[in-house]
Formats: sequence, C-alpha cells, structure tokens
Amino acid sequence: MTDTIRLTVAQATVEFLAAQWSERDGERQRLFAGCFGIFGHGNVAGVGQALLQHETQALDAGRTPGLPYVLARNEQAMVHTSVAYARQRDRLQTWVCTASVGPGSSNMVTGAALATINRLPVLLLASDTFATRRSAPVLQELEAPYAGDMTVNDAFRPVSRYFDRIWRAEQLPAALLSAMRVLTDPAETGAVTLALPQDVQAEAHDWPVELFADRTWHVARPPAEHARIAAAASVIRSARRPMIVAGGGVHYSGAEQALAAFCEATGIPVGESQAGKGSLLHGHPQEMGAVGSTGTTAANALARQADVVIGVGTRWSDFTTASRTVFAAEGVRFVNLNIAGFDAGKHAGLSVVADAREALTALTGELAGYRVDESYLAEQARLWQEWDAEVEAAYHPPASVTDRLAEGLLTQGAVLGCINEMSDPRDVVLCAAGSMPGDLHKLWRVRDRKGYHVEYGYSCMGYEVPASLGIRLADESRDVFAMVGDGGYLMMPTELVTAVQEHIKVIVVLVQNHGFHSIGSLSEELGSQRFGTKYRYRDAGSHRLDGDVLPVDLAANARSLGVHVIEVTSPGELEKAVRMAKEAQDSGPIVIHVNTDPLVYAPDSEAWWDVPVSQVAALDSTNDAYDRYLGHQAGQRPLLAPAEVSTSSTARTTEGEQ
Ligand SMILES: Cc1ncc(C[n+]2csc(CCOP(=O)(O)OP(=O)(O)O)c2C)c(N)n1
Ligand SMILES: [Mg+2]
Repeated sequence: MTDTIRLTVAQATVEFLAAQWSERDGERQRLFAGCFGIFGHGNVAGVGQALLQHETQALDAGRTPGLPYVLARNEQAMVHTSVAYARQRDRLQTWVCTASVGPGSSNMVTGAALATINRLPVLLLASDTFATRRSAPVLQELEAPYAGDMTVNDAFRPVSRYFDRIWRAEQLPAALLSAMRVLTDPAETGAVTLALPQDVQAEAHDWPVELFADRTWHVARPPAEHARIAAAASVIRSARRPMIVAGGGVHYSGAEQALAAFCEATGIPVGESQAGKGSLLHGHPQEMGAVGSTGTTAANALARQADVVIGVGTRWSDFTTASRTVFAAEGVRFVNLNIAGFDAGKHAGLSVVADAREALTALTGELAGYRVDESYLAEQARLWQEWDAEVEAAYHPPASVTDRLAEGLLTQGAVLGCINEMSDPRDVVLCAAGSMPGDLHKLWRVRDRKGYHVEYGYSCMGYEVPASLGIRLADESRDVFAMVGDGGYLMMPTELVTAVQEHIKVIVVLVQNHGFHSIGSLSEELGSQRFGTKYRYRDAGSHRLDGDVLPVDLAANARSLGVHVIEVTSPGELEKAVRMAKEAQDSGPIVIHVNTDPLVYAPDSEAWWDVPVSQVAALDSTNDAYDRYLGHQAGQRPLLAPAEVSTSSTARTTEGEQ
C-alpha cells in the first residue's frame, strides 16, 4: 500500500512547490525562489495557512523555508517582479504568486500576458470562488448567467501557457506536474495559472508521500538536426550581404559567446531586438546595435540591403522589422534558429528548431571557410563609427542644444549617457514603456550580457518599479537603474514600499516631463496634435489640457513612501546623485528625480512603425499624416520568399521523378 499523508490542497501545493528544482548544463537550483502574495478571502485561510505552516515548521526545525513568503502591494506588480527575476535568471528560476478571489486574482491578468508574450515563466495561484457553490454567490463572484462554471479567472486562459482549475483534490498531482513541465520547457514557457477554489484549498485529502519528493526538471538544449544545419549553411553561403538578428533567445540560452565566435569566423554583422540587445557586447566589430523602428542607422542600413537574414531566438515583432519595411531587398530570405517551431517558421524562414547555443555552434562548424567580403566588413565599420558618433553627441549634447533648454531641464540622451558612463558594466538598466525604451535601444552601450533589461514584448507601463525588485533579488551583486517616466511611475509606484519593507536596494531614475513624451510625439506624427498626452490643467474656458503643468511633486510622493530621494537639476547634480546612489549600502530604494525636455529627441532611426492613420478626416494635420502613411506603407514587404533555392535537382519528392 502506498504511504499517504493527510494535507489540505493548499498545504499539498505549497509542499510540492518547495520541493521543485530546475537543472541545465548540470547546474541545479530551486525552481521557485519564494512566493509573493496579497491575502484576502480565497487565499488567507487556504494558501495563506499553508505558507504559514510551511514557514513555521521550517523555522522550528532550524531550516530556512523552501518557499519563503513576501507581501507585495499590488498583484499585477508582484507578477512583474517575478517575471523580471526569471528573465535575470535566464528562465531557470521564478516565483509563485498567490492572490485572493476576484479583483486580487484578476489584477494578475496583465502580468500573465506580459510573462507569456515575453516567454518568461511565472506560476500564478489564482484563487477562485467555491467549487461546491455552497454559499454562492460569494463576495466578488462574477455569476455569468449563461455559464455556471465560469469565473473571472477564465480571463487567464488566453494569456496562460497552461491553465487548470482544481475542482477536486484528486486533480492536483497531474495539474502540478503539467505546470512544472510547461514552466521549464524553453519553447512552451510563460504564465502558468492554477485556479484554486477557496473551499477546495482548505479541503483535506490523503496524498501519496512520493508527491512531495524532490524533483529536478531538466531544461533542455535540443540540438538541431544536422540536415537543417546543412540546409541553413547552404542558404547562408549563397548570400552576399547576410545579417543576423539576435533576440532574447540568445540570452536565455547563454549563447552570447557562441554568437561572438560565429560572427568572428564569418564576419556577419548583428542587429538586436530589445530582448536580444547585448547579445554582442559594445565594441565587438560585428555589433551594429538595435535594429528596426528604434534601430541604429548602422543596423538599419545593413538590414535594407541584406539578402539573407538569420534570426536567432527572435519572435520577429513589428519593432524589429520596422513593420516589415526595414528588410527591403527584393526576395530577401530568412533563416530562423529558434527553440520554438512557432517562431522559427516566421517570414517563410528556413526553420531550424533548436537551442540557440547548440544551433550556432553547429552552424559555425558547418560554415567553416565561409567569410563575407572585406568590403562588407569595411562598410560595417564605417556605418558603426558614424552611428557611435551620434550616440556620443546624444550623451554629451552640444551647447547649441543645451543653451535652448529651460532652467533645470536636461535632455533624455544626457540622462542616459550619464548613467551609462557612471554605472558599473555589470549594473542593469531597466525600462518598459514610454520614450526611454526606444532611446535605450538605440543609445545604451551594453557591457555585460545581463546588463540590459527592457521589457518590450508587452511594453507595460508600471513594470519598471516592481521589476527592479526582481532584478535585484536575482543578483545582489549588481545595481539596478530603473528608468521610469512620470506616466509609468504614476501607474505603479507601489512596490517601492515592498522594497523598503525588504531592504532591497534599487535605484529608480524618475524622468519627469509632465506627460507622454512618447505618445505625444507619435500623436503629432500621426496628425493627432499631441491630443490628450500632456499632464496639464484644463483651464477655464478651454476644452484642452493646455494650461500650466500640474503641481505634482513626485519626489515628495516617493519620499512619503519611505524612499531616499535625490532631486537633480543639472548634469553635475545627476552625476553626484548617481555616485551617491552607487555608494549607498543597505539603503533600500533610492529615487533620483530629474526633469527633462520632452521636445529634444534621440537621433533618428530612419525607420517606420505601422500605426494606422484615419483614412478620412476633417483635420488637415490628419490628412497630411495619412498621405505620409501611404508613402510608408508602400515600403512594406510581404517577406514570403521561400528560403531554400529550388531543391528539385538534389532532393527526391515522394511523387517520384517530375
Ligand atoms: C499599461 C499601459 N498603458 C498604456 C500604454 C500606452 N503608452 C505607451 S507609452 C505611454 C506614455 C508613457 O509616459 P511616461 O511614462 O511619462 O514616459 P514618456 O513617454 O514621457 O517618456 C503610454 C500611455 C502602455 N504602454 N502601458
Ligand atoms: Mg513622461
């Protein structure tokens, strides 16, 4: 007879999760660093009791709890913290998040979408209303009149890579195993949601003891089929102007050195997506920096004429392709090395489904002897030099720019330049939404493989502050610089309080420009005249937000949360503030408050982003923008050319000779 142990569903879940490990390349670590949560009905007595019992038993036995609990302030935010942690740990470790019934759980939906879109693991324990419906409808229950088994947690289905609702205790073991499989599968990973009805959480069951044995989940590095590597090599050998686009998969696979070796052997230049930035470090001769809508002129110039584009670990978002305009050569072909067949097949690419490091190493071998022309190498060097001079000018704006700034304002480029130059190479710069992701993509000089963290799959305002905690928790040897706009800060400053509570040192650089620099300029370009993008008074008699700036003091706001705040009004003060922040020990969070001029732009990418403009309008500004829109749209390519040159002479078809 199997040995059993009697525990509630919540207790069994917690004990199971505390015993999970991940392993890759022989290195093993806990799969879950801990559990973030906010209690309410639905988890306070179920999962909450289980976490308390877990912690108490460990402490009483002189052990550190396997699944320590951390109280957060906002459920969306705690998912961001977990996801940022997972990204910093190359997806080998993450956190569990527990939330209460109704709004507590549905607050996590945005975080789940962000995790799934960015292919980052997080386990969400969403609490659900009664399985028995004994006391229905309970507080915060949806009550869909047409579906008795639906709750607000069904909103997690489209944004989760695995979803299950545990109606009965007996379902739990299979659900837990499936959840772990998905979290640790590099092609499948994303948000995993287990919806736990509040009555089921508290129900007791006799579990086989072996459910709670330590389990190690192998994170695979599938190699590519040799025939696919050979086919990819033959396409690349036929290219005159090949180019690589490196995505987040390069980082998650730890393929940076394999990529550098590939580039050194072949001379093929690299453009980077947001998640892939830093795949080659600043100063590598093949590093052309960002590509696409927020790309460098160097990478974009090469992209325009590339005949074969090798995507490595990229999901090919519209920003990376400049909405299919930047890869402009007639008949341009794609080769995609990707762990997920879904991404490897994009743009009609020759699909090589494999781990990035494995595939790059195999391809380097297969391409032995191949190297691009000297003239192509010289062109790369020249384009890079031209771009790097632009970066230098943005970091150190000339008097012709600074003389025009109002008192106390800096340019955004100077802020980024100062932090880049004053931070350690291993420090992490972090951002997600607003104008700074684009500027960072273009301008940031990455000097360490984990030094750049811009979330641009979901580009979610408010990610920055909570994510900074996750990054710091993942690696306390690095300082984190969270670049956050006033809009992003106002969305979600909440986790500064959690950072105070946990003594987590993060450096938040709060860039105040009284509204949306990003969407303001986008609006203007699209003929919508910056409508509704300024944080200003609606003056009497005016229908518009065009009065004075609001008397909002975000520095005081941060100070009121227990944060150490430094306000700066000049480049010299910013330097001093960054130095002080770097030197601070055991300080908890620090906010550096800086005012910038939203009308000074970073150097142009000479690339487009497709945001449709009204086809008919009563405004001249919109009609002019529509004409420009049509011009850009004409540059879009279908990107459908078959990657492989006709193979009829070398391959047999199943239909016999043709
Ligand atoms: C949650 C969320 N809501 C809306 C948007 C759309 N959006 C993108 S950037 C932006 C404005 C950001 O303002 P701020 O943080 O001040 O940065 P700035 O543009 O001024 O640099 C908005 C509203 C978004 N990305 N995320
Ligand atoms: Mg702003």
